[in-house]
Order: sequence, then C-alpha cells, then structure tokens
Amino acid sequence: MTTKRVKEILSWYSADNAGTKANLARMLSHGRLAGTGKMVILPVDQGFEHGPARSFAPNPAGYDPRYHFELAIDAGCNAYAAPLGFIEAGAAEFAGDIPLILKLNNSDTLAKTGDPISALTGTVDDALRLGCAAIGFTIYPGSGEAKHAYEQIRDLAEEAKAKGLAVVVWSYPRGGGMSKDGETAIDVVGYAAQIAAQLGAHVIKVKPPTAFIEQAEAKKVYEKEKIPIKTLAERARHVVQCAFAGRRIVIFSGGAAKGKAEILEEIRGLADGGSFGSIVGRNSFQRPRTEAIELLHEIMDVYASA
Ligand code: FBP
Repeated sequence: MTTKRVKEILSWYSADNAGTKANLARMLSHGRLAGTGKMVILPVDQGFEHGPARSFAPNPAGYDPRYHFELAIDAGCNAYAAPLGFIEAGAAEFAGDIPLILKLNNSDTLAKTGDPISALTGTVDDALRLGCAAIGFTIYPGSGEAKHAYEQIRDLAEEAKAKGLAVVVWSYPRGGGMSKDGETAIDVVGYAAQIAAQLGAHVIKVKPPTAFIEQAEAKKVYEKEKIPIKTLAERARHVVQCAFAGRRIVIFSGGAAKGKAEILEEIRGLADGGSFGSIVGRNSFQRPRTEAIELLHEIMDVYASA
C-alpha cells in the first residue's frame, strides 16, 4: 500500500506519467524505510569511478557483483544503484528483490583532468531490459564539460520519463575553476541541487555541505540575508530548500570510509535538516557484511525517527 506520505511526495511530480510515479513509489515503498518518505540507497559504482582495489580490497567479498545485491537486499535498502556491468551480473538472479537504478554514465580516475566529464555507459533501454526503476546520471556542475552533460541528461531524462522510469541525478560540483573546498561549499552544493532539480531530476544526490562559501557574490548574499549555515542540520535544510523548497527528494552521499560514530553524527545532522535520506557506498560495502548491515540499520533508524 502506498502511504499518505509517499502519495504526498508523488504529488510534487505532477508532470510525470503513471509509470514514472509507480517506479518512484517502488523505491519509496521498499525496504526498512518503506512508506516513510525516506530512502537509504546502496551505490556501487566506485569500481569504475575509483578503481577496483581502492574500492573492494578493504572487503574483498565486494569484488563479486552478487555481494552488493545481497547486501542491499539483506540490509533493507530502498534501492541499489550501479553501472551496467554490475547490474547485468545480478538483475535476473535478484529480479523483483530490490528496485534497481542503472547508472547511465561513469568516469574513471586514471588520469587527473581539470574538467571531468563522464562517458555514456548504458542506455534507457538497458534500464528497461534489466527491470530498473530509475536511471542514474552524474553531472559535474562547474566543469568546463558540464554543458555536454546537461544536454545529455536532458535527452536521457526525456526518454526515461516517456518510458516510465524515474531519474536520479548525482550532482557533484567539480572542475579546474573551483577550489577543492569549493566542491562541498554550502553555496555550491545548494546551487548543484538547484541545477539537478531544474534538469528534471526526481531524486537529487549531493555531498554533505560544509560552512565554507566559494563564490564571492554568493557570500555577500549569505551574509546579508543571514542564511543559517553553522550546523550541518542548517546546511542540509538550506540545500533541501534550494531544491524547490523541499519539493524534490534530496539525499546525501556517505563519502570515504570513516568511523561509525562520525558517520552516525553526520546522518543525524542531515536528518535533522530534513534530508530525505542517504546513499552510502564505501561506508557500507568496505565494512565486513554484518557490521555493514548493522550500520545501515542504524542509519535507517535515524531517518525513521527524524
Ligand atoms: P560513497 O558513499 O562511497 O561516497 O558513494 C557515493 C558516491 O556518489 C558514489 O556513487 C560515487 O562513486 C562516489 O560517491 C564518488 O565519490 P567521489 O566524489 O569521492 O569520487
């Protein structure tokens, strides 16, 4: 049964067809957080994005694609997101067990380039063939190549929506013209969330923002309007506001592996600020399986009681 809260969230996407809404509902109605309007997603594209050893050596079970399907299912995640190869390796075996998000673009980190752009590595029809609920797509606002990515997601989102799929956008500011601290600056993360919303994303994924402000013009406004950004909860609230006043699902990424206390404190801040959930990759699959499931459950409990 679709809960009242899920129906309310679906009502924000009034332009979408029944298929897209049903697929959004599938993700919102699956796992331990089903029906709450909150989501915890397992993303495993790091093998492509960071390389296999950096991703899977800390817990070698993760070299096997089936491991991640089972982890996401057993932990009670709302969805599992991965590139074509990983999804193809388990979609039939685990058909119907968990909503899937096919990441349609990916980039590697073999060479350092100032202006990153991802390659298209899958199609909307792949997502349909594999029974996915959504397509996933990364944009790098601030990159000199961002224009191409914006145009690619325009076309892919149009096709995905016409074919009844949902659209999840990873919005990661990056590029030669941006400082390292700027990638997670509050003004930049808020801007990234707005761009993803304007590109038609149903679910927007950004990194937890810091209190740093990157752009001088933005800094003046944050100071003049006294926008509260001191605590993580305040910053998360601001980012959610930047994505259509909370009328888009905004979730935050887990980041590099860290201690349990630190990650739970971060999750509490995000949840207090109205985050719709988290997408936790390395902090889950790089831990031994039982520890990972325990941590994911604790993360879900924080969201469930927020
Ligand atoms: P993590 O929880 O491991 O950070 O995963 C979330 C994610 O968005 C992945 O989908 C992606 O591969 C990764 O972050 C990118 O991280 P980075 O920006 O550090 O390369």
